[in-house]
Amino acid sequence: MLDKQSPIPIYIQIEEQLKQQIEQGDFPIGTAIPSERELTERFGVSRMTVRQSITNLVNDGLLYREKGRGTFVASPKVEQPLNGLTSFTEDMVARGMVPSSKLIGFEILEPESDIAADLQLEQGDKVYFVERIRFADDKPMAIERTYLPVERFPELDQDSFQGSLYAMIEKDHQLTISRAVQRMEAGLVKKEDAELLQIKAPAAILMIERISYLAGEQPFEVVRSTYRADRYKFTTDIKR
Ligand code: 16G
Repeated sequence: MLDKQSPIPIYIQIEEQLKQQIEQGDFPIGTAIPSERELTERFGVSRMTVRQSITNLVNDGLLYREKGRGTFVASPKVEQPLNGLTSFTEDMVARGMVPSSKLIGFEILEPESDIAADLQLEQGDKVYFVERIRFADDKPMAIERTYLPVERFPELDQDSFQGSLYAMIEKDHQLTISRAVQRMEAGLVKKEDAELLQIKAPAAILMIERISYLAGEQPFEVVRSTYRADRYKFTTDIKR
């Protein structure tokens, strides 16, 4: 099964074979893969080589380790195109998943100067600060911390944020969402966010900031999101 003459290192060949078996469904999601000892015997290589292949697959998010229990097949990452301005609800529904949210914070406050500037607010203007955990099929995917100008959306309360924010803006408020500027960077999860996302620190996250505008170029939201890097993959269609 392995080609020892090949210039491709053995640990990569093993990695590819395991990957193929995962993709074919030989090892279904959530089940344990064979132990290091079994794989060592099967491939006729050292335990260190097998461990290297498994570590790479863990780092790529295809497998996850549980202390004292073994190594399991992870759910495939959600592949999210970055070409359109869509909502979390729309994205999950498009994938046949059931979106839901848990509101963990709701306040009316005077924002920091950078948020105020992004939302083009005047001194003293207030915002709603909304913190939500976003779930897909009951699994936590992201935490979203959203700032919305109170003046633009008067009379919102906690109940306003139970469903889709974009649906509320477009259907209830009859406004047109036109564009957004988005920045993304990698980071390590904070302790409190790790608990909310049900992951163990240290873990990689994707931090995304979005400033979205209504038709007429009025900014209506600043969102700072923390996405699970083990559940998300972003794709862009680029032309030349
Ligand atoms: C997405 C947006 C977020 C927006 C939310 C609305 C990113 C990084 N963020 O999660 O800015 O507020 O959708 O979703 O894509 P909703 O309509 O389901 O509440």
